[in-house]
Order: sequence, then C-alpha cells, then structure tokens
Amino acid sequence: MAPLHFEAIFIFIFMIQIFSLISTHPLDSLTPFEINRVQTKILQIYPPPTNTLSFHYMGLDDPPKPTNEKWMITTTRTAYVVLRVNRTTHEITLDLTKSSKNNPKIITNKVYHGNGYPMLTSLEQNKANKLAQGYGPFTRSISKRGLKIDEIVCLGFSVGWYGEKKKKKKKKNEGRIVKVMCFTMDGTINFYMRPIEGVTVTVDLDEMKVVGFKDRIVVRVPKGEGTDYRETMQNRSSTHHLPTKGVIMTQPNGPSFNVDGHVVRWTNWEFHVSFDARVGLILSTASIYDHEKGERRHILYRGFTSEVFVPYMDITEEWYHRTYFDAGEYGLGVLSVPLQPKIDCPQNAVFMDGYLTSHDGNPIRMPNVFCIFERYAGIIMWRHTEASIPHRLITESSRPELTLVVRMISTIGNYDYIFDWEFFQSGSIKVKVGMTGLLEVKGTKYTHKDQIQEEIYGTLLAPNTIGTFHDHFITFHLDLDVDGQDNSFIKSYLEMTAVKNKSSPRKSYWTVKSETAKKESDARIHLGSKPTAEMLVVNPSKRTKVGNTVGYRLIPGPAVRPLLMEDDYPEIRAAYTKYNVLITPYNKSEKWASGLFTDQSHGDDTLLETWTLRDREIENKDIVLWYTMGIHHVTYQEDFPLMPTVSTGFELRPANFFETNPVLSLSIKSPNDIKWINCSTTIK
Ligand SMILES: *[C@@H]1O[C@H](CO)[C@@H](O)[C@H](O)[C@H]1NC(C)=O
Ligand SMILES: *[C@@H]1O[C@H](CO)[C@@H](O)[C@H](O)[C@H]1NC(C)=O
Ligand SMILES: *[C@@H]1O[C@H](CO)[C@@H](O)[C@H](O)[C@H]1NC(C)=O
Ligand SMILES: *[C@@H]1O[C@H](CO)[C@@H](O)[C@H](O)[C@H]1NC(C)=O
Ligand SMILES: *[C@@H]1O[C@H](CO)[C@@H](O)[C@H](O)[C@H]1NC(C)=O
Ligand SMILES: [Cu+2]
Repeated sequence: MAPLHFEAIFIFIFMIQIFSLISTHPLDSLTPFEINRVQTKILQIYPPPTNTLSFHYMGLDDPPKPTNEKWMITTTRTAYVVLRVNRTTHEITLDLTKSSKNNPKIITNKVYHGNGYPMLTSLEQNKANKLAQGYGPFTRSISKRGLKIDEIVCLGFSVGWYGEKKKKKKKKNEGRIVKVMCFTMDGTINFYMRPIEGVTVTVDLDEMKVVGFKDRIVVRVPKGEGTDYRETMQNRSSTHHLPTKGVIMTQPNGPSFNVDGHVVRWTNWEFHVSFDARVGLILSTASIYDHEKGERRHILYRGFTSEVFVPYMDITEEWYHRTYFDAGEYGLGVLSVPLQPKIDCPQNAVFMDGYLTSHDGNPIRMPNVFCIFERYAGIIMWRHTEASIPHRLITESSRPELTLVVRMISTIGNYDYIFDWEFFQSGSIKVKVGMTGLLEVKGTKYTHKDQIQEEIYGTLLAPNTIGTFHDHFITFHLDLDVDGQDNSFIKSYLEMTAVKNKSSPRKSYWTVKSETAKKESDARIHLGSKPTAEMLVVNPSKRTKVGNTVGYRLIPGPAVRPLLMEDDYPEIRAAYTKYNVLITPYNKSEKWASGLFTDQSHGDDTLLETWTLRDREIENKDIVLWYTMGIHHVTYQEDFPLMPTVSTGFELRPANFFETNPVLSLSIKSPNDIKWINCSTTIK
C-alpha cells in the first residue's frame, strides 16, 4: 500500500501544480504553462538558428463573444502570436483547448506583407542601444564633446513613417529600424535632463546592424545639478513648513472585496481583470447587482486602453519623428512596472501578478502588475441636511464615498502613466490616467528667455533645457453591453429655445434634442463643437417602469483634438484621434485603434481610416464605444526636473439604468471607535 500511497500524493501534488498554472476563467491571460507550450510548438516549426526567430506578441486570442445574454463564454482557448521569422512577420493562432494542451495545434499561420511592423521587443532595443554605444564614430562624437563614454545611456526611438514607399528590394534605412539617441548620466540619475543633441545612430533591428550615423550639430549638454529626484539627493531646507506626519488607510476588519482567480467581487460589483503585453490592464464582464430588481445586470463586456499617441511638436532632424504610439510600438503591458507597496499603492492594497513573453518566447513573470484597493478620501457619496421642517429636529443624512480601484502603471521610457479604473457603488466607473515622470527635453545654447529669437518648439525650463511641447491622446476601447448586447448610441445636444408666444415672462430656455445613431458615420463626435453633448449607450429594448430607456452615459474629460494637418504623416497614422468618440459594431479583430502593426505603419489599417469607413449599421447592435481623451502638454518650469502628476479621465455613469438612487440603502459602518479632534457636535 505504501508505495501506491506515495505515488498518489505525488500525482496529487503534480495536479495541484498543473491546476494552479492552468487558467480557470476563459478570459484569463495566457498562463506561463500555456506560454511554454506555445513556445515549444513554435520552436518545433521554426527551429533556430536555421530560422531567425523572435516573439513580438503573445496573448489570448479573444474567445468568440457569447451571443447569449448570459456572457457564458465558450471553452475554446486560443493563443495569438506575432513572430518575426527570417525577417518576415507571421501571425499565428494556436488551439490551447484541453485536448491539445500539451501539443497546441496551429490553427492559422499567416505571413503579413502589409505596411508596419510588430511591437519592438525589450531585448532587441537593448541590443540596439549597446550596438550604438560601441559604434566607432559614435564614441568619437562623445569624446569630441568631452563626455565620458561609460556615463552614456542610449535609447531607441521609433521612427514613424514619412511617406516612404515600401520597396520590393529594401535599401538602407528601409527596414525595421530605430533611431538611437543618447544622454549622459554624469552627476545625476536623471539622464533625461542631459540629452546629447545632434547625434543619431540608426540601427536595423532585424540585421542588428548600424545602418546610419549622423553627428549634425554640437549643442551644450545641460548640467546635471539639481536634476536628481531621489530623496537622498535633495538639498532644500524644509524648516519653514510643517512636515507631514504620513497617512495610512487602515481596514482592521480586512478589505471588503474578494479576488477569486482573476474575478473581483466588491459590494454590488463583479468583474474580471487580465493582463496583456500590448494594452496592459483589461477589464471584462463588469456587472452590477441591482437590489431593486434582485438581479445582476451587465454593463461592460470589455474595456482597455487601446492606444496612447504622443506626438512632439519639434520639426527638426533629431525630433520630427518623435510621434510615439506607446501601446502599438512599445506595449503598455511590456513596459508595466512592479507596483511598490506604499509607494504606488496604499497599505490596504492587494497585488496581482501577470505574465509576459520574452523575445525568445519564454514566460516572464511581472510581479505586482496590478494592485486593487478600496479608497476612501473623505469624499461624500451623498448627503442632505433637513432643517426646514417646522417643530422637528434637524436631520442629517450622509454616506461616505468608498470606491474600489484597480491600478496599473506603465513607464514608457521617460513618462509614467498611472491607469486607474475606479468602481463606485452608485454604478459609475471612472477611469483616470495620471501622467508623471520626466519630460523629454532638448538641449539648447540658450540660458535665458531674452536670448531666444527663433522657434524653439517648447518652453525654456532651465539653462540649456527646452521642454518640448507635445500631446498625449489616450484612446479607450469600451465594449459596453448595457443590460444585454444589443445597444444603441444616442447623442443629445442642449438647444436654446425661444419662447414664441407671450405665455411666459421668460424669453428662452434650453431643451434636449436627441438622435439615435443609425450608422457609424452618425456617431462621430468632436467634443466641444456643440454645447454639452450627452452621449449614451442604451438598450432600446429595456425600459424603466416610467418608460425611459435604460442606459449608461459617457461623461468625457476636457475636449482635445489634434492640431496637426490631416495630411501630416503622424496624423495620417493617428487619424482616429480626430474624433473624441467613434462607435463601431463589435468585431473581434478590431481591438487596437492604431492597427495591428503600428511600428512604421502607414495608417492604413486603423479605426477611423479603415474600420469606420465601412459605415456599418450600429442601431440596436452589439457596439463598441471608442473614446479619445488627452492633454496638449504645454510645458512649465514646475515640470522640471520631474513633473508632478497631471490627470485626466472620464466616467461611465448609469443613465436611467436604475429605477432610483441605488445607494440609498447602503450602511455606514466604521470599523472602530474614532477619536475626533476638536469636534464640537455630538456623534451618534
Ligand atoms: C529561414 O531561412 C533559413 C536559411 O536560409 C531556411 O533554411 C529556412 O527554411 C527559412 N525559414 C522559413 C520559414 O522560411
Ligand atoms: C546644498 O546647498 C548649499 C547652498 O545652496 C550648498 O552650499 C551645498 O554645497 C549643497 N550641498 C549639496 C550636497 O549639494
Ligand atoms: C406657447 O408656446 C408653448 C411652447 O413654446 C406652448 O406649450 C404653449 O401651449 C403656447 N401657448 C399658447 C397660448 O399658444
Ligand atoms: C472585422 O474586422 C476585420 C478587420 O478590420 C475585417 O477584415 C472584417 O471584414 C470585419 N468584419 C465585419 C463584419 O465588419
Ligand atoms: C484643539 O483645541 C485646543 C483647545 O482649543 C487647541 O489647543 C488645540 O491646538 C486644537 N487642536 C488642533 C489639532 O487643532
Ligand atoms: Cu506630457
């Protein structure tokens, strides 16, 4: 019996290991186990070194969207992989369902011949930077400037597309290239503030060869003093202000949410989180429990940041091509950072890991990629003081606004983007993007504003330092399924109306004019062009008791739109940013607004230029709302040497979705007795 017993234990442990690695939810990201299986299969078909092989993207190929009303997702599980094999791009899908788990079957294997290239891998960027640093003419340029070669930090910049035609036979500078530009970290950790202007090394990533070099101008490198942001390097007396004593959020009874695999449940909410190399955080199947109806209701099938477009406004040789597509070129997930307790997330946070795929196809663990926490920031959810009833005591009613935040941070080179998805008990979802980190600055001879007689494309922030103007356009993919899949988009405008007859002493009032968008072309919205547009996604077949159509509103952030000409190359590639809101019918392959292959793309497979031009029917259909928000970043001295967070965001808010205020009956629970300081009213 004994040996058998041991064997049974062994099998049992083995099973636990397997099950902990196998996903349990059909929308879970690929597990390390699955990534390994895919890698093994691909190495079998394209064994290196015979084939030059690199993995540029691996992720879950979305399971077919359920057609039923229950979001019951089928158990098919497919991986989508983008490879470079012998300098060509391959798109491969593999079947990962249980029967073929150990040897995934190739479903499709397509060679991509169109414009654009897949996301850059971290490994090839590092190699390109090293290559540039060791390149003879480059080291000579560095010594010529009197800089120390071992203090140089180099970075590869995507090159965009400026009208070049893709030729059959490639010439120099026509492949998958990056422009490597360098900085010195002599005297500071903040090398971004010490750019070496004028020197560019162009590297072909497939050949891993230097294919171009320019040393065009010599510009004084700004000094390092005063640029270091580490606490130990600060040298400013703080004796004239009161020190802060620190704040913590404590939950002595523990958090009120639970995480089951990747499903999060908190008060009335339930949703799924997953992690993707390209877009980072993905929220799926968000639903809310409606106490009045006694049922769980669907809101958001899927939401994520589809693209972040950042064009700089300097047209000179070393700068004109700096028009980044952070998701499509670099990957918001690839560049996510492990969240640090206390630094990035409060004490009551819960953390979650994610997995990426390396250049060679290995799974890479991203520890603490998300944190989830409840937030109470002294905000009032609702309140009222009633003092007008004769012969009655004043009554005070109020509820604290306790919310749940899911956070991910991506550091795209110099910039840090803080993505927060915040859930409110009232049914709102607020998405906030905080931008902080370091500006991309340009070296200049100028040390004072009065010396400047030319266009400098930015603000002089410090001696020899220009903070270049730029934009951040952040585009969200929001697949709302309000109370079911078939939804319509309604845009409403407020219209001033004149009183024509003498029925009132008033001469005017405003009223709401609404239109249901029938086709994609009816739903293109420039915010700010008409007074306060209300934008709703409604379920035309569901109405409240009093007859209003149930829906959710998009409450946008400040209106921004590109200030580039339509035929300017970066604008052609990011044409979808022209409208703040676009609606498309759900299509499994339309996820990434800037197209599948964004690096050096020509803008020919994108949300606006291709997808919405089909002008499909969108009324009473499964629709996706694309929302582009952003900031025009005019730089200021306070952004130097590291900028305080600037935030922008939007809200999805119930609109005749509930019969009444859904948060009236919430209880106010305090975990323990609180000592109130100098409070003179009695506390019950
Ligand atoms: C890649 O190139 C090698 C060497 O030329 C060749 O043996 C191999 O078949 C090529 N692979 C593919 C997928 O074309
Ligand atoms: C700190 O500042 C003072 C006065 O500006 C200066 O004399 C001193 O050298 C500085 N110390 C460091 C470590 O930079
Ligand atoms: C005056 O106009 C309002 C609407 O503008 C209408 O409701 C009302 O019936 C009119 N009254 C008369 C007396 O015509
Ligand atoms: C779905 O999107 C893909 C890629 O844009 C396109 O080829 C296909 O025709 C679309 N399908 C429909 C029904 O629009
Ligand atoms: C509270 O009130 C006392 C007496 O009025 C005062 O001395 C003290 O500074 C106050 N505390 C705070 C934190 O304001
Ligand atoms: Cu900025």
